[in-house]
Amino acid sequence: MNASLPQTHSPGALAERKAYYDRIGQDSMTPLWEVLGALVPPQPRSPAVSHHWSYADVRSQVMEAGRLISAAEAERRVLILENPALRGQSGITQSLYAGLQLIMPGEVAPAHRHTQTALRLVLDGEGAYTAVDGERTTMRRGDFIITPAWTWHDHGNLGQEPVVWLDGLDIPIVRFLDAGFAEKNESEYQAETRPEGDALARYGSNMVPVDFYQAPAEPTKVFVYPWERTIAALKAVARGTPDPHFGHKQRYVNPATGRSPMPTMAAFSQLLPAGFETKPYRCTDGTVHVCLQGSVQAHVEGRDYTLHENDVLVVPSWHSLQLRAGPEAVLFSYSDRPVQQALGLWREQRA
Ligand code: GTQ
Repeated sequence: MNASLPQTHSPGALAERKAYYDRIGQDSMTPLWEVLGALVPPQPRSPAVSHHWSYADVRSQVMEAGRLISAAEAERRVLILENPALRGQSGITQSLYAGLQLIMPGEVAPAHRHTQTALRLVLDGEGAYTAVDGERTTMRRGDFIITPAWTWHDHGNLGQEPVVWLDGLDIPIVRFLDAGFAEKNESEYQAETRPEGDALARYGSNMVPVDFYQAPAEPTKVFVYPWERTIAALKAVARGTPDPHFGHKQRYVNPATGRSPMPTMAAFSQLLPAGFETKPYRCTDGTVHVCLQGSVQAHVEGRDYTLHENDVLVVPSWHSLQLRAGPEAVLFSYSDRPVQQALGLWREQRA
């Protein structure tokens, strides 16, 4: 030990350090030892908090946007769901974005493309479509639809009622990497180059075109996962024994690779039998949950929430989650798990 170094926190020693920090600050340097604990925490300490958005409570606010601005003027008429502890950052977690998008009858959200990947979960209303890469798909409640990075997409509403869906995007990830590009199409709509249902028939029917090969990181060609198929599969799976931590939980895959449909976001569908209670579970991927059917009590690190249909719950990284179904419940969820897994960072813990 060097006896000449000040080992105490005497006011003189601290003042000398502070003056030193000010001097090195002039050269854009700062001492690691003051921040090491925060930089390299023993376990994740997300600045995000758990939070619940009741659809019944916010629906009228979403509809009000329909009176204040058109889809054409807004480009996308969306209310961003901001984590209360991350206001101003357009994030529901540090890595994920969520928003409620509204499209009124007769409107078009014009064609554009960007390097951010989007997922949609259709919540409310009928008659809208989204077009991705030349193919339109009718949006029905519970449908999970993907807009892969850099694909042209526009949305329209040919029906009689407002349509609302949840947007999940990897906007904060792309922003963090400073890798965002976007462009607008010259025309509002993209040309339809394939009939509705083409991608699902071609890539989502336990077969792929004979000469098709996909690299592991490429996004799925199946861009719609219809609710009808999801619920039929979950009901059939639910004839078996539920997992203590998950109930009956399936992850969506790109059928050509078995991997996540998107390189940056994973998506899940989960059925909890009536009255079923999961054991506490935590994982490093902060997750956005949406209740599609029934109702669920969620217990997150000492906070309790009740989710009804179309409600959104965000559970930050490494927060313990316990769910209890009222009547039989179905939850959709998405997270950044594929990113964490690709980097060897993902962890989970089952209590
Ligand atoms: O539908 O293309 O919520 O570009 C945010 C950015 C939706 C979209 C959002 C977007 C979109």
